[in-house]
Amino acid sequence: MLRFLARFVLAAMFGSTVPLAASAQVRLVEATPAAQASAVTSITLRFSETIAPESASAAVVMTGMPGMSDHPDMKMAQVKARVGDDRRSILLTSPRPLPAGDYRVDWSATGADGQRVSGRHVFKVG
Ligand SMILES: [Cu+2]
Repeated sequence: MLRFLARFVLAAMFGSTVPLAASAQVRLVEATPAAQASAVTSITLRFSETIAPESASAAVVMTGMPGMSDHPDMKMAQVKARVGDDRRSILLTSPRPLPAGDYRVDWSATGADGQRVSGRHVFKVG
């Protein structure tokens, strides 16, 4: 009886943290290229959990070019994004290698908890 009671008390104390941990929001766990690269034609964003394909999006924005001090954000329209077959990643592909410069990937995805999360990944080509 005492053991049962102890278990009950523990469940009451910590039970609420279990659903919270299970529904932790989706996060980016890995991205390639990581920081600096050359001849980039593909970018991969890998997430901590399965994402809903219909809600996932990602776009590549060029934020800087060598020798240009005031580069405006320039969306790389030729880069196409799709959710990976594992449904835990977003793959971006460019028909041509990205020119030398600074890039930012803006992504947005919804995990199992239904919460939409967005973030950024930056890298340099050159
Ligand atoms: Cu540019």
